[in-house]
Amino acid sequence: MAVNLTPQYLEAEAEYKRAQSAEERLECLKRMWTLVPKHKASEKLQAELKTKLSAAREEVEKERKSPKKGGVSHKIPKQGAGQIVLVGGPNGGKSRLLTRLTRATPEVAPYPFTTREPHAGMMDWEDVRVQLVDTPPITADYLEGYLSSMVRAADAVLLVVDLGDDDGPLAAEAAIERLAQVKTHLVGEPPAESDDPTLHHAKTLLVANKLDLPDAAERLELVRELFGSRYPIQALDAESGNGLEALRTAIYNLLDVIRVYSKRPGKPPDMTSPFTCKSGSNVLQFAETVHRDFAETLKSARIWGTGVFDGQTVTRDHVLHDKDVVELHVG
Ligand SMILES: Nc1nc2c(ncn2[C@@H]2O[C@H](COP(=O)(O)OP(=O)(O)OP(=O)(O)O)[C@@H](O)[C@H]2O)c(=O)[nH]1
Ligand SMILES: [Mg+2]
Repeated sequence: MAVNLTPQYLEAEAEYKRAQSAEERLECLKRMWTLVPKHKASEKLQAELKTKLSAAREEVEKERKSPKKGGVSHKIPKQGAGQIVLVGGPNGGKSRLLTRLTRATPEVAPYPFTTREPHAGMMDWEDVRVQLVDTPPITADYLEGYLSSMVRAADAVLLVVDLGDDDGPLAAEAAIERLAQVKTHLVGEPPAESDDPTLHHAKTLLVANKLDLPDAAERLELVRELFGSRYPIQALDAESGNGLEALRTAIYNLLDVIRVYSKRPGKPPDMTSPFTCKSGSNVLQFAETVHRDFAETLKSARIWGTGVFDGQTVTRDHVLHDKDVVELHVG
């Protein structure tokens, strides 16, 4: 018998998978509980939810009773159009890339295991900003406990591969496998649906770095053979910046968003800072991005942009395009 879960339930479940604290997990589970259809076909799911709920409650209680002394949260609040995490084996140039793409200044050094803590920076791309997070290296037997939840919470991943070292491709494979052991799978294109809610697929771009070093071109060929069917690949040399601009665009494109500019009635549009929405978003979804309450109070909208005449009045389900200007009329 099919359980027929509602989109609201699936959304709560997706949020549960991204949750980074016991408290957040508990909140999501509570929502899932209220949203799960209560009938015979969903009995098994209901039982599972009950078990998860009681475990999450215990976890929250435990944390409340013994707050971590001096414990550091590794959760990095999202900023800009999206959050992208840089991962990979040691010494591949993750931190160097962050210094080239943003104004952040993590330590860069010619030896492995330099980075000990995550480090965030904002990358400019045209008129949008994307948040990049540099992280400690991953090897077959070294993975910071928080890293998989950080990957799960991010919008996409850059897997940095060292073309300056014969072990580069192997080190990348080791990082992929280590993350897969904690059910975090780096994939080129996440599947539309997954049967196992505990498993996470993270959209990943492979960044082959240090293209300037001797034998790097041959190693890039090997990387293409080993990984080309799994991930899109961008090769560059972060040290000199060769290939950096193409990488910026590829990073922005990973987010799969469109820019929408808002306009107040009778005023010129604000073309300085666009809102970003998932590609394929409609007017209603844009309104929700601008303001939570707008979705309910939205009366009508006018649009300037693709496939419409200037100032055309459209319905809430009108699908938006990159660079559309939207005037929301709320009551
Ligand atoms: N020749 C060359 N060297 C590079 C390039 N990118 C980074 N490097 C050098 O490689 C070394 C390692 O760079 P990092 O950015 O510290 O590497 P990482 O991946 O952050 O290393 P961990 O923090 O140990 O994981 C440094 O000496 C960088 O200057 C590149 O494109 N070409
Ligand atoms: Mg580093």
